[in-house]
Amino acid sequence: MSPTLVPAPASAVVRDGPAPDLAAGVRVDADPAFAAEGARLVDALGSGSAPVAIRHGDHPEEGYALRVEEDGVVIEAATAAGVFYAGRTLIQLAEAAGPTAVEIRDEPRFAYRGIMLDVARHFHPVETVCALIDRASDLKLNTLHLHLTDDQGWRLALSARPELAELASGTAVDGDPGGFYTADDYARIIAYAADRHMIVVPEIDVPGHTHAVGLAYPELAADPVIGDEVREVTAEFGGSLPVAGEPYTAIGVGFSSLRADAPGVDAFLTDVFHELAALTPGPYLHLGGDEALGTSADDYRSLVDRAARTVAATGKTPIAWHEAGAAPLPRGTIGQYWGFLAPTDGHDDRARAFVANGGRLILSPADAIYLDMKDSLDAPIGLTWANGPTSVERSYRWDPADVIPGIAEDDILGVEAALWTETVRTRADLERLLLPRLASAAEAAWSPSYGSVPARTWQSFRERVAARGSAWERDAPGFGRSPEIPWP
Ligand code: TNX
Repeated sequence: MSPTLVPAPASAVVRDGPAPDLAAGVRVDADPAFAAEGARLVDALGSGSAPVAIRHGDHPEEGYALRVEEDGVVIEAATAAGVFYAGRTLIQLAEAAGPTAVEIRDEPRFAYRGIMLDVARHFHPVETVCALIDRASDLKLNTLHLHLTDDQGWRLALSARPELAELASGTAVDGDPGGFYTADDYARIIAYAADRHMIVVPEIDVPGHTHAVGLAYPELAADPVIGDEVREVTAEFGGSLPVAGEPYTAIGVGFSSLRADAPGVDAFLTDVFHELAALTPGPYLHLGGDEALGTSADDYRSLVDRAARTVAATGKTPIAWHEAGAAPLPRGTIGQYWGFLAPTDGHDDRARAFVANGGRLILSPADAIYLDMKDSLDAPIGLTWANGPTSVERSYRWDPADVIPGIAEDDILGVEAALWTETVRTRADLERLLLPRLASAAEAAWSPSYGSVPARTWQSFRERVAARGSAWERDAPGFGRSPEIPWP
């Protein structure tokens, strides 16, 4: 029998013996290096009589050992992150009916475990982002990727380029209110994430998805290139076609581009990425590179090359969506694959180019972990372009090592779920699409490979996710109560 934990741990052995009553609260004795994690555990479980010892031990970077025995709980880890993850596990055990004696040894399969939030199509305030950080870190994710700019708005104030927030952040999809983060807001998000052992990866999307840049700097933006796709999307979802110099509030993609020959474009890239690097303690900056359908192939290669070199010059490692594999990139640039579980249209070729260039891949297969896809046809919000609705089951039944032929385990940096927000206005909307499918992404990122152990099966996952229901009722009341899960 395995305990009802999400994500499933690397190994867990349930023992027959009795266990202390964790619901009655804990008394923590922590190695001084882990005092803050000890205090966090008392906060979460309440102060009481069940003894918990937190010790330093030789374990992988984010790994831990956790023993629940009759006379108490022992946690061992090498890092504060490891203790934090042991704590997430202990909290889930305490919430389960009748905790039993158990011995867990756990460590993540992949180093990068992310959730992307698009704050450009709809802006989401700091409080909502912090709530997302809580849900993601509960599931042992360690990266928040913020998609900060798109055709509909620019969402980060930069002192070198104040016009961006002033002139290009006022609206959102459907003409909803826009918004932007001040440097202080952005610092609050980073600090809140860091406290939960998550880094922030900011994305400034170039050369496409830049219509809003033209509201501040018309000379940098090419005229919209309106192809069949934009017309079809506008016909289906409403709104107007893009017009240069006017805010864009519909949901077409691929019509906008920076102008490769604009004299100011390199100064723009330099100002933006250098200030972004100064505001961001984490090791990565994401430069987008996706869906630049209105950019000629030559201009695309030139602009991606210049953007990626600018990012590398800041000392950060560039990340780009997989299309950028067609451009020259600094060695070691990370690629983010958003194609399907069964790659089409050469998307896998673009992804393999990153590995050939000494980089690794983040996997975000759209028909599995694009959480903005509807989970069923009658879902009130969400899109369907990625092979129709994505059921919870489909979000779960796949393995990162099986997606791109020729890509080995070591070529994969990690896994990231993405939540684009064309249809996501409120925190409740966000929760509706986020959970339970974020848990599928968390297992792909943290747990042993799909099907390799009894816990990594759809049948086991359904039951373990069901046990999260009451915590989510409390913490994320908008969450998606999918009929695929046997909620209690
Ligand atoms: C594709 S895949 C996008 C976004 C959209 C999303 C909607 C990728 C890198 N870009 O621009 O918001 O689909 O699902």
